[in-house]
Amino acid sequence: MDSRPISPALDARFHAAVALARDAGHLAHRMFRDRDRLVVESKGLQDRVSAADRAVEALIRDRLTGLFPDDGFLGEESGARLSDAAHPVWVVDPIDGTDCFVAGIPVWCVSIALVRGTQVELGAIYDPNADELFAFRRGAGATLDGRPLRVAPATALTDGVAGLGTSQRVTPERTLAVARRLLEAGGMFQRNGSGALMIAYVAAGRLIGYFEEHINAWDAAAAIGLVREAGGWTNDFLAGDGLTRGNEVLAAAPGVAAAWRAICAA
Ligand code: LIP
Repeated sequence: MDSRPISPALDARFHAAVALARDAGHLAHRMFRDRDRLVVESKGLQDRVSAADRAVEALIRDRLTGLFPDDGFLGEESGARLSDAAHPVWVVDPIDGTDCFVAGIPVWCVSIALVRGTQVELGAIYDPNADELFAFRRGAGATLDGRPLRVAPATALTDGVAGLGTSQRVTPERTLAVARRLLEAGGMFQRNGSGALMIAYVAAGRLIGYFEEHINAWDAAAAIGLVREAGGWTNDFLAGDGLTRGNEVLAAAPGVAAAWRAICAA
């Protein structure tokens, strides 16, 4: 991570986000190990929330509100308290991969991002199952457990695996078309249920691309910043009203970005 001069205010927020992602992840992991006692509710078709989501988000929200009372907060479970334009907004998914969490599949993470205007300034994603902490500050690089992150050196869609996400928020047609085009091009895909983790894997060079037709800002914001700071390409997710309405997300290693955009075109 190079040492671009960063404002003390953002530096304090970066270190708070990293420590909080780890603390929140440890709380979530304790509840994951005790999930047989977990109350799980349905928010809609294939959209679940558990007492763990709510408890972890409360921990994050209370800590951030106490440290940075003028900042805004947008959480998957507690909604939005947006600040005035002069202050940044914390964008938080307490457990990204909730379906995996409640099913006992260890593929989920805590995602914390700080958004100012249309820029993701910093973020931290912690996967307690693998004990991996991804972090970045805009203009200062991205790290995994403190070591620099770089995207894959792929130059063709056959050079690795891409991630796909989907949900009942969209119809299947476009996602199925992307999967078909990718397979026909000699590529391969996976879906693990956590968009934040799969996009973080693009930043880590484990996946060569990611696409989801609609994803929420709390799922994707931190991971999008990671990809950009790791040398990757993403669409302008926050354009329009991406922060509050979500958007499509595309992310790719630079050597396959043009091919990935073509595969994922509507
Ligand atoms: C999930 C996202 C995933 C998407 C799922 C769900 P959650 O977030 O990470 O990419 O396909 O529908 O939105 O609900 O587990 O926090």
